[in-house]
Amino acid sequence: MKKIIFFVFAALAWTACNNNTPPQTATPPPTPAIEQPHEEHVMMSEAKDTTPILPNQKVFFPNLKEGQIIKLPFILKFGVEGMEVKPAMAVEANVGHHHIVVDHGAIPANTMFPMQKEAEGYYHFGKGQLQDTLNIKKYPMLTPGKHTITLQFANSMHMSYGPAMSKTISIMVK
Ligand SMILES: [Cu+2]
Repeated sequence: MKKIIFFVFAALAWTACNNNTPPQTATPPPTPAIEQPHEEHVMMSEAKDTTPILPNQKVFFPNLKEGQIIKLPFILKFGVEGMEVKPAMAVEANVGHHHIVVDHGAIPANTMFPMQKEAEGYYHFGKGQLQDTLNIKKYPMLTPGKHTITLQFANSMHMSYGPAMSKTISIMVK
């Protein structure tokens, strides 16, 4: 009788052991396929920020009004609300720097601001400047008469945030 009980126990133990052995040939679970597209999306968003501009986000001229008559030199101040001014380094959401455009208006969204085109009226302030002095040496196009001045915000890659983050006014240079 003892022999039979031992045999049954041994048989049960063998079965249990066999059932518990994990199959060694099983393939590991596949890496989730969503990771790669996600990384691509992040890389694209570094160059293009398609975040919509909110109603509380804007640029403005703190010391210049529409139609104002100015005499050079003139210290022009740059204002921004709802975004942060930082020197042009890493691209961050709602961060950028100011640009001035003379007589050409706003730069479309996600368009590179013209580089080294000061002679044509495109000025970068990539150090995070909050003002500049308009004088005839740096701004030779500001001859006496009517001109437009545009303040344009763009991200650290100089990609414009578009007309929604710009302000254009007409001025009269004496
Ligand atoms: Cu720039």
